[in-house]
Amino acid sequence: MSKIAVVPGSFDPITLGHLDVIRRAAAVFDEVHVLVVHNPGKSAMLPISERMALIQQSLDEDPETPDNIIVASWSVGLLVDYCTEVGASVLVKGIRSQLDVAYETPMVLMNRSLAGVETVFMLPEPSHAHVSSTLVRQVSSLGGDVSPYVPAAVARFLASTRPA
Ligand code: COD
Repeated sequence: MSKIAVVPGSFDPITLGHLDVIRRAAAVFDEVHVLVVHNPGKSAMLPISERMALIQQSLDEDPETPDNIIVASWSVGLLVDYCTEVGASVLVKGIRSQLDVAYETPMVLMNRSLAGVETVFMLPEPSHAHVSSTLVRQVSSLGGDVSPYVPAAVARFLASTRPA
């Protein structure tokens, strides 16, 4: 039976840290769903459709992207409802520090209790451990160069949206 994993996130926008975790998940599981989810605790910069397009473009532009990755979104109901719908038994979360572990742990236990969905934590390359979508948005809006932290498609998109 094929093992399906879901990598959920706001991806507002996708960063090289996210991409690193997605690639690691795709090397371990048979099928990986990169799931764009609205986080009510954050005010979004990009609409979900734009975030999905940037993820897909970033994957398409890398010739080494495996063909077991699907990009999707989920805006109604629980994250585990999506897992049940597609037959996924595992969530993959990227961990940058102990702060991420503390933030994710209650969700791990709740998702297991709600639907028996397990969570696997994956660490990115240390060079991506300080990267977050929030900081990327901030650096970009203040005129900084975000190209070391995001896929080329995102860097182009952010540059194109900056006022001249
Ligand atoms: N390196 C490695 N991992 C990273 C990096 C990086 N540089 N940056 C972010 N990550 C990880 C994060 O730790 C997280 O695991 C994931 O990537 C996504 O990060 P974000 O910032 O894009 O997304 P968040 O943190 O806003 O998370 C959104 C979720 C949808 C994952 C979250 O809100 C969630 O799980 N919601 C569940 C809703 C639900 O069903 N609730 C009820 C039961 S818990």
